[in-house]
Amino acid sequence: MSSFRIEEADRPHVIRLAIIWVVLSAIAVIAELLFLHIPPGDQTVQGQDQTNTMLLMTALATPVFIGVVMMVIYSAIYFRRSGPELVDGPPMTGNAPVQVVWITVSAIIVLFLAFVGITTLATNSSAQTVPGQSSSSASGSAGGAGSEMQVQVIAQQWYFTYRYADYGGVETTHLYLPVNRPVELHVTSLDIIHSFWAYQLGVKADANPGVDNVFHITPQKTGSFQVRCAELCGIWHGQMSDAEGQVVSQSDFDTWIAQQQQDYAVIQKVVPSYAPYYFPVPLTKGS
Ligand SMILES: [Cu+2]
Repeated sequence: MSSFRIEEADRPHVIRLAIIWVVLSAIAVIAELLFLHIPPGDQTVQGQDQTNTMLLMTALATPVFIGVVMMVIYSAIYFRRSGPELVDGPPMTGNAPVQVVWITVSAIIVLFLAFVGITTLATNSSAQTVPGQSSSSASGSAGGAGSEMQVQVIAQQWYFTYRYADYGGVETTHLYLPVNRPVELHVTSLDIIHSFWAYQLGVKADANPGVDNVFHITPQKTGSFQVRCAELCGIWHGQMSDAEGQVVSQSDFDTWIAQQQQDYAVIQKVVPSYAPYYFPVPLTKGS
């Protein structure tokens, strides 16, 4: 099995490649872990999970990427043919050590990621849908501090509104969320297909008429976040990108929601009663 041996003349190349690969990979992975900003960030528990998962996969893929590119560049420099080609090279019929290493390393990486994925799915905080725990009836019952707050996201041409089922179904034009309180978002639409994208919250949800699309988030950092529509929905689609939401303290939220209930008390009498979803009202003559 001559293929098991590394030719004497190739040994300096192998050692040099191994050193270059280890050094470059270490520098790149450490730099990624320290400096790379991967969206959506850490404003919600779920967003942080997404960021961590992406960072893990990036860090695992980096040494593979560096190895492949390094081989191409190194070969182009050191194994370049000078002068005209004389004959075909000898046919290559496999290399057992290389194949064993390649298959083993690939299998370990894939199985490790499968393990991470399965354990992540099994934890409640990371899963977007929590079977059996969802209280999607959203009947307007007041939720305690420990329960999930119900917030309905209603898309329409060309803005979002938000209804707080736990606060009498009051409908507002801004999304405020209290920090450290689990939220159950119910995303729906009044007219056509939109997409509710709150990037820093780690939520991108289809907003379809007649559909109640449920997402679970727990904000863990106060501050503003962007809200935009991610589905081309007509001529003023771009208008649906200027909204900004806020994650605030529980006391600030209480003050804000009380103010909203007061401000929208008049409108509240004419908006439809709170429902899991709504259907477009056909336009009739004179309406
Ligand atoms: Cu839209």
